[in-house]
Amino acid sequence: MKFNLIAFLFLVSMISACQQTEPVRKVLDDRGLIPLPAEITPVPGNAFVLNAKTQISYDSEEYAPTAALFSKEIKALTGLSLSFASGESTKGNIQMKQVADMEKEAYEIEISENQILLKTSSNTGMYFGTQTLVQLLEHGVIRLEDGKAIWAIGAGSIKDEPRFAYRGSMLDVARHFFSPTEVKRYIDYLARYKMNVLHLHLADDQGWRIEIKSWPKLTEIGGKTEVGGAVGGFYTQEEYKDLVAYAAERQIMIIPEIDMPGHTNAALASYPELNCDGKSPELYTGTEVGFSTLCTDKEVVYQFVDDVLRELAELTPGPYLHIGGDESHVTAKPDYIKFINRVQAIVKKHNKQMIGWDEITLANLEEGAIAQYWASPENAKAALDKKAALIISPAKYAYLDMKYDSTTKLGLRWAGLIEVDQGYSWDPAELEEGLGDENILGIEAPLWSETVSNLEEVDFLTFPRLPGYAEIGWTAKSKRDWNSYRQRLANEKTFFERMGINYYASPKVPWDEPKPDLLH
Ligand code: TNX
Repeated sequence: MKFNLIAFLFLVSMISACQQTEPVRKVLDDRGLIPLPAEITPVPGNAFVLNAKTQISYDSEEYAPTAALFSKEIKALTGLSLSFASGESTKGNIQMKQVADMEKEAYEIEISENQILLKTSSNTGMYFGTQTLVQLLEHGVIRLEDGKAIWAIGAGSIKDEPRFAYRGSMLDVARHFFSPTEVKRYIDYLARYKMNVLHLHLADDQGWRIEIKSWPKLTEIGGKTEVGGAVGGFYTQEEYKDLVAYAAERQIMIIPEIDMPGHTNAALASYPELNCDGKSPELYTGTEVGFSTLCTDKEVVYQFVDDVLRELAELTPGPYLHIGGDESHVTAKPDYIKFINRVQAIVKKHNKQMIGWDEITLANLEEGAIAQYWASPENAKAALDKKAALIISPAKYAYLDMKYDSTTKLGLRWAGLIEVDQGYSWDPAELEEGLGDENILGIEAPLWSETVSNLEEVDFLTFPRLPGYAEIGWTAKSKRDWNSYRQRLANEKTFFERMGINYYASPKVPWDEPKPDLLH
């Protein structure tokens, strides 16, 4: 370590002495890379050094939006404004190149002193490749004594693709409402780590957050408030479409959830006819669960569900609608089963696949239905028996709203305390018997918002755990290792600070130890 530090200082002084025109000898390494790529191959040689003349070029128009976003991100990180245009690369440039025979999410990067070559078959893979390059730049920078920086990426190559197709996080905007600007920032967090799903929990007892044109009181009344009684809020359909588009540019799909038949007090308060007794309850601002239910015997309830899911389907380019289905403690079991079966048919009618929390495995799941495992081994088994794919969100490992330790002020602790190492050190395929990569769609880390009401609080529970879930979803199990991960996570502090993220400085992460040196 000490030797490396001396070597580093020597190199920095040499660079200064050479007035930065000399090549920087540096090879590729995994410093700060999260999720860890499948293959990193250092090649002896000089680094690619970014400068104001570096251009981004692409040989397929498909890549133009990603080139623009990449340039923007480089500007935010380095201050350099790189131009981007279609065409072939010349020396010193970053070239995006389309190739056949690669998986949609896969990418390859070749880095040499003279060029960076990014190869993918699709814009999705290209976006992920650019995120890797942003991380390499962020963690490869050489800061000089005069305050200048050399943005260098070591020579070598990367080949990468994800383990699971679904790598997500859920934001509960129902218990506390989060503005479109706040949601966009959450999307940026996911994008950094190549996560590709944002599940929005859009309706619960405490609030209805999405405009439904055919049932306008849902937001007029049901959107008014939130936990604690402060003013709530909702997204107009225009705002929601804008979020969907913002996410899509970053290769993220938004999955809307309307939780039912339980968790529906906001809807019940808005429309009396959805209640069995025809009377609306008061709006609810507490944090209990399991006390509300739609009246599963009434036809108007199915008309309501049909209208809501039709409008949501129209707003959703992706294949999924999430119908909740959890903790319906006051719905009789036969009523619950009948309800989920009917809702499943409605989802299908609108050409979408149904996702529900693991309780939906009580119903007659059809092909294509997906269960989101959060707590129950019996339900996981039922999902496997019924050949439903699973999204893995074990509360005791992956719930972002659990406290880190007994002193954490925010968060809940019903599923246990989740320190950063516990959040990382588990595997989706090993949780229950019969689970294997073949029946797992992917993983998701939900952030329930009973105890968080603003972005600072969201940050605290999300960071630094979120990158760990991204790595579990992306990186092969054989390549995952807590000791390597905690080092890379410590390096990522640079990003948290650059973004002003209010992260939890977990004692499990060596934030301030000298980092392993990069120079070979
Ligand atoms: C359980 S997990 C819930 C939510 C709560 C959460 C708090 C699940 C499907 N339901 O209603 O917000 O616990 O951790």
